[in-house]
Amino acid sequence: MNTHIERALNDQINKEASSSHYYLSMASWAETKGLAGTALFMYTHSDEERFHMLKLVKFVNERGGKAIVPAIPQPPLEFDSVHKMFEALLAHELTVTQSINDVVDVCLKEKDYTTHNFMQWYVAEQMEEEALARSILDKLNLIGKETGGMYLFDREMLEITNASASKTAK
Ligand code: OFO
Repeated sequence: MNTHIERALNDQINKEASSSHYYLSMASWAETKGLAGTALFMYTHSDEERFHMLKLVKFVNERGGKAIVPAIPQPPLEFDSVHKMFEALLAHELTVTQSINDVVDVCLKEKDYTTHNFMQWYVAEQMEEEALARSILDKLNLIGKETGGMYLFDREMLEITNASASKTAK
């Protein structure tokens, strides 16, 4: 495997692992606040990020490179509010989108169209993740400071997570 491509993919493995860890921390925080739906959503999201990492690990190894399992720094453990937490999530996803675009860039420079093709799955995934984060923030903006709104929000997060789990099970 081309060394530039291998380095770019290993950097991305690191980012996906960090995302998984970050969202795990968000899940745990939400759980301690009694927000079971939000916690489930974040636990599931953390698992998805691990899957994104695994997909890259396997691709690198199958293509003759060597995947590097990264050391992961501790993510933040506290969040000021659910709103702030989802703002942090969106900001994080935007940095991940940028790094996916950087990998795609390297693929084009190195004329590696196989990896370029493989990365298109991540490009589409980032669009979905950004859209989902924005729609959740829209809901939180509507709720504002309304008490009781958070209860309904949390219930909706539970429904969103269960609905997407049953869709993937089919
Ligand atoms: Fe891996 O998609 Fe989010 O970070």
